[in-house]
Amino acid sequence: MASIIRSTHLTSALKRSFASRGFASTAFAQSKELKARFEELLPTKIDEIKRLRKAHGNTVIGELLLDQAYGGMRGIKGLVWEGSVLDADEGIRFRGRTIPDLQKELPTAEGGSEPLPEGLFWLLLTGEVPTAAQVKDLSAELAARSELPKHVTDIIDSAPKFLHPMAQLSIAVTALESESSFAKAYEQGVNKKELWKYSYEDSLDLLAKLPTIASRIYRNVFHAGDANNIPAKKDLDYSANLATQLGYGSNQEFLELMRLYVTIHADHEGGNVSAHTTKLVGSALSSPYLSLAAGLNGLAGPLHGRANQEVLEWILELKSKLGDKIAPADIEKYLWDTLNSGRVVPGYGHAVLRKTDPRYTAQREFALKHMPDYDLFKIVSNIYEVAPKVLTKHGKTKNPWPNVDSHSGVLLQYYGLTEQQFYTVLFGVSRAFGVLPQLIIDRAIGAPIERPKSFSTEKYAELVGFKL
Ligand code: CMX
Repeated sequence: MASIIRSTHLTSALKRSFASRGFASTAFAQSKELKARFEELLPTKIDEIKRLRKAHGNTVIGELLLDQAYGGMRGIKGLVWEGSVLDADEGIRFRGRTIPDLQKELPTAEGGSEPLPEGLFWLLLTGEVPTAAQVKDLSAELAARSELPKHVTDIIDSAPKFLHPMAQLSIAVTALESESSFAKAYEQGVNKKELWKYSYEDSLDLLAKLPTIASRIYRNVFHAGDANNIPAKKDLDYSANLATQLGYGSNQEFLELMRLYVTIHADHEGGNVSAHTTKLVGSALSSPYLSLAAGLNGLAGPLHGRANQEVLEWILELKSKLGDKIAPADIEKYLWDTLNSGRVVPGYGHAVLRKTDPRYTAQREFALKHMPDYDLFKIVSNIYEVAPKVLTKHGKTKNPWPNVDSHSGVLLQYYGLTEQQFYTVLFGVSRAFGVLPQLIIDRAIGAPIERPKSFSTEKYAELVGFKL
C-alpha cells in the first residue's frame, strides 16, 4: 500500500516536472487506450510465465556446442522476445502473422493499402490487432508528442555534416535522456512493478520524436537545413508525418512506401544486434532512450542495418562501371570481383534465414506495382537472378539469398530520396517500433539484468577435455 501511495504521488510530481518544461506535458493526458489494454492483459501474461517456469523451469530446451560459443552464439536459445519469431525458411512472423497477413489485417490509411506501423506497435505490445479508430488515436497521440526540446535541436544543428547520420541519430536519442520519465521515476524510488508505465511513456515519446529528429538530420546534412521545422500533424498517420517532415509528403506513393518500410523493418526477433542490444542495455534499467541509442549504434554496423547504404553504393558503382546496358555476365563478374577482393556481397546472406527474405519479397512486389520499368529496380532484379548462383558456387555463405537491405535503397531512390548515407536512419526509426514493445514488456514482467556466462579458451578446452 505504502508503495502505491508513493508512486501515485510521484506520478503527479513527474507530471508537474514535464508541465514546467512545456512540451511533453500532454503525454500523460493523452489517450491511454493502448496502455490500458496492455495493463489489462498483463496479469495473464505474468501468470502464464509463472506457471510455465514453475512447471518447466528445469526442462532442458537445447544443447550447446563449443562452435556456437565461437560462432556468434548462432541458434543458442536464451532470449525471450514476444513480438516476433523468425523461421529460417519461412521468414518472420509478428505475433504469428506473416507480412502478407499484416498487409491484410492491420489498419491502413484512407485510400491506402499498406499497413500502418502504429497498428504493428499495438499488435507487438498486446498480441491483438487494433481497430482503425484505435490506430487513428495512436497516430494523433504520437503526433502530439513529436516536438523536440531545444537542447536536442541545438545538438543536431551543431553536428558537423561529415558526421554520419546514424551517429547523429544516436547522439540525439541519447540527448533525449533528459526527458526520460523512466529515469526520473527510478531516481525518485518508484516501485519497480510500476516502472513499465514510465517505459511506455518514454517509448511513445521516443517513437513520436524520431521522425522530427530524422528529418532534421536529413534536411541539415543534405538540404542545407531548409524546411527543418515542419511539425507533425495530428490528423496524419506516422508515416505521412515522417514523409512530410523529410520533404516528400506530397507524393502519396511515397507515403505508402514509408508505411510498408516502417512496418517491415520494425521487428526481426530478439537476437539481431539492434534488438538484442536494446534489450540488454534496458535490462540494466537504463532508460528506453539510452537503450534504443545503444541498439541504434549496433544497427549502424555494415553487417547489420548499414547494409542498406552499402547495397546502394555497390549498385551505383556497378552502374557507373557498366552504364545502362548490364548483361548477366557483367553482374556475375562484378559479384566475383567483390568476393575475390575479400568483401561481402551486401544485401545477401543472413544469420538465420535460409531463403529469400519475405521483407525483400514485399519490397519487390511494391516495386512491381509502382515502378516496374525503373532501371535500378531492373538491376536489383537481375542481381537476384545471378547472385544466389554465384554465392552458392563461392561456397561460404550458408544463405545465398537476398535480405531486406538488398531492395530498400532503390525504392527510396525512385522517389528522389537519393542520399544513401541516410538510409540506415530510416531503418533505425522503424526498428524502434519493434524493440520498444519488448522493453515495455521486459519491465512489466520484471525481466532480470542479463548476464550470460563467458569462458576463456583455456577454460573451454578444459571443459571439453582438450589439451591446448
Ligand atoms: N557475401 C560474401 N560472403 C558472405 C556473405 C555475403 N553476402 N554472407 C556470408 N558470407 C560469408 C561470411 O562472411 C562467412 O565467411 P568467413 O567464414 O570467412 O567468416 C561465411 O560466409 C559464413 O557466414 P554465414 O554463417 O553464412 O553468415 P553469418 O551469419 O556469419 O553472417 C551476415 C550473416 C548477414 C552478416 C552475412 O551474410 C553478411 O555479411 N551479409 C552481407 C551484409 C548484409 O547484407 N547484412 C545485412 C543483414 C540484414 C540486416 O541485419 O539488416
